[in-house]
Amino acid sequence: MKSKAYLALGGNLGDRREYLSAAVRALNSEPGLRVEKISSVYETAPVGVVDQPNFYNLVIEIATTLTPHELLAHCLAIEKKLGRVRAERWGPRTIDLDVLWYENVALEDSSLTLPHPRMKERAFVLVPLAEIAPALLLEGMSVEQLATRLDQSGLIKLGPLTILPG
Ligand code: GSY
Repeated sequence: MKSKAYLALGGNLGDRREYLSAAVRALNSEPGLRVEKISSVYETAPVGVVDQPNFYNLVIEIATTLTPHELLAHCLAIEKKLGRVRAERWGPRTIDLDVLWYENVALEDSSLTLPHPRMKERAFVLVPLAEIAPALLLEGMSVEQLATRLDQSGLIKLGPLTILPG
């Protein structure tokens, strides 16, 4: 059975657009996963450790037969393949893939919490998510409503992602 899920992608080292493009290609090449929608790319001011380069962020909708933990494992494998070194927890990275939301699943364990516990506070997640899933409900409020309550001054919309052949 196919389930819908949303993932957030972002990075702030190297060719940021190309890392996003390579990550989307790698996700789509998994037999149990299809990328259905891709938001615009946003350049975003860093949250957490502020003394680091701006990020490029986007959000995608997928249809998948993977379980949430299989999906997480696939995301971590792609991060590794694309050269992410987990050095500093909130520090710079080539690519970060976060599972935000998975249809009909709420869970919390040592490796994964769904829906993502900080997604409602992050403009770099909610603004792109509102483009592709404005009516999605998080604790009774739509993503569109939640996004308008956040400070969006650190975000610049750059336009669609071009997926270059890999
Ligand atoms: O949680 C994802 C990594 N990350 C980001 C990010 O993707 N975008 C912005 N703007 N700030 C961030 N801080 C962290 S950590």
